[in-house]
Amino acid sequence: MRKIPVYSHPAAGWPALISSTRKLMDYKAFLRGSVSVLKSNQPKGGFDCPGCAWPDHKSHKSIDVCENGIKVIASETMTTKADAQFFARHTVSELQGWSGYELEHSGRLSEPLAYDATQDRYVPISWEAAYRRIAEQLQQLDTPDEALFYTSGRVTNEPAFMYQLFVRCFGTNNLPDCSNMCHEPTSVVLGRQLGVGKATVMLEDFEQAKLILMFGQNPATNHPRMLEMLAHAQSQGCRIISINPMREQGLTAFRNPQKPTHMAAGQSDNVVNEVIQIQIGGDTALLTGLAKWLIENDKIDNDFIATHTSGFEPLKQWLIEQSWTDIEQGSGIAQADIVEIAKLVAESPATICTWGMGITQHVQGDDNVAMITNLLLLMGMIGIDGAGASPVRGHSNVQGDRTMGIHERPAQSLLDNLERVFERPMPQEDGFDVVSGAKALIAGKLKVFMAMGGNYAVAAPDTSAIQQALTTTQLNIFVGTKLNETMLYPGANNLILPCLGRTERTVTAKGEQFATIEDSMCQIVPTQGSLKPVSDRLKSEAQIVADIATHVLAAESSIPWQAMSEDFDVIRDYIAQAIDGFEDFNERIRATERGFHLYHPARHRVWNTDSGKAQFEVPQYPITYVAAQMANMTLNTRDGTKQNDQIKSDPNPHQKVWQLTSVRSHDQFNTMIFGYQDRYRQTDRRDVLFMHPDEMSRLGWQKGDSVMVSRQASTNSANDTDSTEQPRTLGPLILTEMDIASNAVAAYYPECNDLFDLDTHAPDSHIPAYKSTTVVLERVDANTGMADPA
Ligand SMILES: Nc1nc2c(c(=O)[nH]1)N[C@H]1C(S)=C(S)[C@@H](COP(=O)(O)OP(=O)(O)OC[C@H]3O[C@@H](n4cnc5c(=O)[nH]c(N)nc54)[C@H](O)[C@@H]3O)O[C@H]1N2
Ligand SMILES: Nc1nc2c(c(=O)[nH]1)N[C@H]1C(S)=C(S)[C@@H](COP(=O)(O)OP(=O)(O)OC[C@H]3O[C@@H](n4cnc5c(=O)[nH]c(N)nc54)[C@H](O)[C@@H]3O)O[C@H]1N2
Ligand SMILES: [Mo]
Repeated sequence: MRKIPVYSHPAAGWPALISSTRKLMDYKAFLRGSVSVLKSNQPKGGFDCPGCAWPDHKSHKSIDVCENGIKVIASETMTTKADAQFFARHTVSELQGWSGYELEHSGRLSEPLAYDATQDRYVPISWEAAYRRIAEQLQQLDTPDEALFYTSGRVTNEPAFMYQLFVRCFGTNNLPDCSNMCHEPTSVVLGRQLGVGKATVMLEDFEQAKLILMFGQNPATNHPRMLEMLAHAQSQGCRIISINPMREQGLTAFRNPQKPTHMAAGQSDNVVNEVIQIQIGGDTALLTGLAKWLIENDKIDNDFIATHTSGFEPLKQWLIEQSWTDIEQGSGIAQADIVEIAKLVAESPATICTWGMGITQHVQGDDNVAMITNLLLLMGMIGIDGAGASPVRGHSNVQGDRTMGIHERPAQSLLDNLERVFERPMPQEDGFDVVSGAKALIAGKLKVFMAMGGNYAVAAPDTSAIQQALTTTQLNIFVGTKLNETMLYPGANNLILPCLGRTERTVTAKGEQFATIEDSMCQIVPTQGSLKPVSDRLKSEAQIVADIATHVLAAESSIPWQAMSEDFDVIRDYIAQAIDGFEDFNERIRATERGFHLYHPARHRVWNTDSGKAQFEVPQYPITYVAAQMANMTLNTRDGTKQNDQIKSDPNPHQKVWQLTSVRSHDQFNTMIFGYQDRYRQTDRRDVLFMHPDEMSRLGWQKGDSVMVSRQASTNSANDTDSTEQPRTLGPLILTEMDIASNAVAAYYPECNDLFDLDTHAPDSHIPAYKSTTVVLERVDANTGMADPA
C-alpha cells in the first residue's frame, strides 16, 4: 500500500492550494486552470466560480477564490477528453465498475454520444440525429407526465429559465432539482415562516454580527471563502459557535489567503470560539432548550413578537411542556451547557444563524429549520443589521435555478405569469420531486428521464435501484460536462449531450454571451467564460434546450427559442416579464459590476406569509426522535399517534445501535471525486468509517479494523408505512479515529448512498435523511470477511 504522509499544516493557504491542485491535474491543465482562476469571481468579464454558492466579497481587489474552487475549475478545464476513442476502448459494462474518481478523471465529454447495445458502447451521433430521437420518444408518450426532467445547480439562470419553460410547454411540472436533496427544508419552511425561503442576511451583516451560531456546516471544505468572513467577524468581537457532532479541524486552523502575514509567516486563526458537540439529529432538542430558557427567563423581544409574529402562544406552551431530561437526551448536551449558550443569545444585540446539510438532511430537517427561525424570531433577529437567517447553499446556482422556475411544486403566481407572457396554458398539477420521481422510475411509471447536469442516481438514496430502473426506460438524456455513474445504465435509447462549462466562451451568431447566477444571499451576478471550449462540438445549455424545444414542440411553438439561445438578452427580457423581482433585468445587470440584490421582503419586515406575519411553528416530531432509536425505547410522541407505530424497536437489544451521518471530503465536489485526501480529517482513503477513539476502546476495537455497516429494515422510516425494505449492508469500511459525538459514526457521500432509502425523509420537504440513519456495526476479519466480534 502506498503511504501518504498525514497533513499537519494549518488549513487553506497557498502552499496547500498549489500542491493539491498540481497533484490533481496535469501541468498543462493546471496552467489553463490558473489562467481561468484569475478571472473567477472578479468584477467585469469574469466567470462566477462553478463551485459553491457563497457570495463574492465586494471589496476584494485581489482574486477571490479558494483551494476547492480551483479544484472545481481544474476539473472543468482539464484537457483530457472522454471522446469517441475513449468510448471505443471501454464498454459500458466495464465503465460500470469504475470508481467515481476514475470516471471524473476520464476527462471532459466532448461530442454527442448514443448507446449502442450491440457493442455495449457509447458511439458518436450527430446533434441532429440525437434531437430527432428525443422528439420521436417524447412525442410517443401517452402523457407528458411520463417524462422526468432533473436539474443540478450548476446551470445558470438563462438556460434554466428556458429549460423549465420548455418542460412546461411540453406539458408537465416534473422538474425535480438537486435542491430536493439539499436545502429543500430551508426553502419550504423558511418560505412558510418568513414568506421567502432564502437567506435574510447579506454579506455586510457578517461584519456587524455579535454572535454567529453555525449549525451543521463544514465551511473549511465546502465554503472556504466563508472562513475569511468568519475570521473577520471574530476579529471585530463576534463570538462564533459551531454546533456539530464533529470537531471539524478546518475551523480551528485557518490560514487566510487574503492576509499577507498569514501566508508569509505561517500564522493561522481559530475561526470558532467553541464547538458544541451535539448528537446526530439533536439540533431541534438543543434549539428547544435555548428557546425554552429564553422564554422562561423573559429574555425575548416581546415588542417584535407582538408586532410582527403569529403563532407565539402555541409555541410557548409547547416549549414549557418540554422537559430538560428530554432536551438533554435528545441533544446529548447538558442543561448547564445549553443555558450558557442561551445566555450568549440573550446578550447578543445581533445574531446570525447559519446552517448547512447537518440541519436539513434529516427526517426532522423541516423541524430543525423551523426551530432556527423560531429562535431568530423570538429574539427579533430578522430585519436588523448584523442579524438574520443564513442558510448556506451548495451548488453555485442552485438558488437561481429555483428562482427561474425549476420547481416541481410551482407557485400559482409563476404559472400565471408564464401563461400571461407566453400566451399558452401551463400544467397545473404538481410534478415529481427527486424522491417521488425516483420511486416512479423504480415502479416503471416513467418512460423518459432527462438530466440537465448532475448525477441523479448516485446523489439520491437507493442508488442501485435507480440505476436498474434507468435501464427500463425508453430514453435517458444526459446534458453534462463529465462522465458519471448515472449515465452508465442505459435504457432502450440513451444519449449524452456534452455542454460548455461555465469557464468557457459562449459565442453565437449574435456574438459573445454572458449569463447570470444568484448566490446564496440573493445577489444576481453576471458570469462570462473566457476559455476556448475543450471541443468544438460542445453546445451551450441554452442552445441544447432551444434545439430540443424546436424539434419537440415544432409547429405549435410560437416562442422564439433560437433567438433566445443566440442572444441571452432576449431570454433576460422574458425573465424580466415572467419572474418577480427581475424588472429591467438587462439594464440592472449592466448597471453595476457585481449585479444587483433581489428584493427580500422579510429583510424589511414585510411578511408575505399566509397570516401576513412572521410565523412561529411547533416541531412535528418529538425532540427525542433520534435519541429514542438509539436507546431502543418507546417514543413519547406529543399526540401519541403516528411515530409510535412506525418506529420498530431494535430486534437485537444486545447489539449497539449507532447513528450514521454522511459527509463530504476535502477532495470532492459532491459526486465528482477529485482525490482521496481529506486533509483536515487526516485520511487518504474513502472507504472509512469515522468513530471516536473512546468508543473504539469501549468495544475493544482499534483504528484500522474492518467493519460492516448495516442499516436495519425501516428502523426510522417515518413516512411510508408500506415500505418493504430489505436490510442494507456496506463494507468493509476501515475504522478511523475522529473527534465525533458518542453513538455517532460518519462515512463519505456518495459511496454510502445505498444505505439510505427513498422512504425515510422529512414530511413536508421530502429531503432524504442522509445525515441520520440508524445502523449496527460488525467487525470482520480483513482477510476472510468473516465476523470477528471479539
Ligand atoms: N469543496 C466542496 N464544496 C462544496 C461541495 C463539495 O462537495 N465540495 N458541495 C456543495 C454542496 S451541493 C453543498 S449542499 C454544500 C454542503 O456543505 P455542508 O453543509 O458543509 O456539507 P456536509 O459535508 O454534507 O456536512 C456538513 C456538516 O454537518 C455535520 N453534521 C452531520 N450531522 C449533523 C447533525 O445532526 N447536526 C449538526 N448540527 N451537524 C451535523 C457534519 O459533521 C458536517 O460537518 O457544500 C457545497 N460546496
Ligand atoms: N449521502 C448523501 N447524499 C447526498 C448528499 C449528502 O450530503 N449525503 N448531498 C446532497 C446534495 S446537498 C446535493 S446538492 C446532491 C448533488 O447532486 P447532483 O447535483 O446531481 O450531483 P453533482 O455531483 O453535483 O453532479 C455532477 C455532474 O454534473 C455535471 N456537470 C458539471 N458541471 C456542469 C455544467 O456546467 N452543466 C451541466 N449541464 N452539467 C454539469 C457533470 O456531468 C457531473 O458529473 O447530492 C445529494 N446527495
Ligand atoms: Mo447541495
